[in-house]
Amino acid sequence: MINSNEGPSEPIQTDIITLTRFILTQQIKTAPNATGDLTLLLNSLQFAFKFIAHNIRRATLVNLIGLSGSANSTGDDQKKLDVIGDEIFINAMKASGKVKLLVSEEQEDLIVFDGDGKYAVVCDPIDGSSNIDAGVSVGTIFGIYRLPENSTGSIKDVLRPGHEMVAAGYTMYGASAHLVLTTGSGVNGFTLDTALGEFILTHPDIRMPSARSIYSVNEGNSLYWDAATLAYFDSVKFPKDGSKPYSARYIGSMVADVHRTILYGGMFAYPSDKKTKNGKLRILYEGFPMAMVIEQAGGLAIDSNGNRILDIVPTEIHQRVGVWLGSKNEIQKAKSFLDRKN
Ligand code: AHM
Ligand code: MG
Repeated sequence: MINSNEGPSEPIQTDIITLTRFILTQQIKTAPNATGDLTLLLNSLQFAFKFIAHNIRRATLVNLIGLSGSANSTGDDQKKLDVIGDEIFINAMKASGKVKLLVSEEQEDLIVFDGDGKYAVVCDPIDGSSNIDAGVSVGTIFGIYRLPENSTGSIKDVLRPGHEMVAAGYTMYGASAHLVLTTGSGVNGFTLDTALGEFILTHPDIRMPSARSIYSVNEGNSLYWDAATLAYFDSVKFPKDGSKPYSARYIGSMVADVHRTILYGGMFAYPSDKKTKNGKLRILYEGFPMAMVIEQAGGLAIDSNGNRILDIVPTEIHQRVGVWLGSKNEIQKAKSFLDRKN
């Protein structure tokens, strides 16, 4: 560490850990004989995140906000940035040469690339895009499966439980771009230094608090909730033991709500209800990656029946799931209510 000569003597960190350095070091430590394919794939991913972050940052200036005039695979209106984010992601994954299969929220069908890529990537290129025009944080969510030996790449290679993912995470595009990544042994957080063009390790080995009196849910759906869901949220708002009620925090952008939950603790839910019987969020590229990150940070993630999300075997690529995730104690408490349904 040295002191700058200009202005007040600010200590300058001269030995920073970039994402590239971090993943290379991890590979040498945990898999010295690995081919390095996953490392190269993660490198292509970080390029996609930087490119998307760049476009979101200049969106208002170059008229990228608003609707694109088309709809995605499930009929949602697509924002211009949804389309651009999707293209950036697909091109980066294709160019990496390491990806055989890609599932994107914005594409109806599974994408199969030429070549002998050994990985399948699932992603929501820009999640929470209804918030974009108001400048609220949005994010990219991703998960990675390694293809089974001898697989040539087919849909069954992505219809696998989340606990088989080899890496997952998200990038939140807010005041800064934050990348939160797990490769199955803990969670690390990186912040994009736009001057350097590098993600810097700023949140090593993130462990989430085991409890915190915060609940995060779209309460406007409570008309449609079942009795167990209503009873749980009543219990945190009107505690019978005289304790303080929980605080409510809901951004409406999953990446931002989950990011806060990881750093501060608490719980986040998008339950299934009478209107959206299977929930709103998608299991492959929203439920699984977030569940993996949350579990790796010491939390829990369950569906609306109280079952572990990572153990679900999806049958469709755009399948939905009711999501309850967060601090261990908070989700155990929620589970005690959801279990009454069974
Ligand atoms: P999207 O993938 O179309 O952006 O939808 C997912 C988003 C999540 O980010 C967020 O948790 C949820 O939808 C909010 O939904 P609602 O507006 O119904 O509360
Ligand atoms: Mg989404």
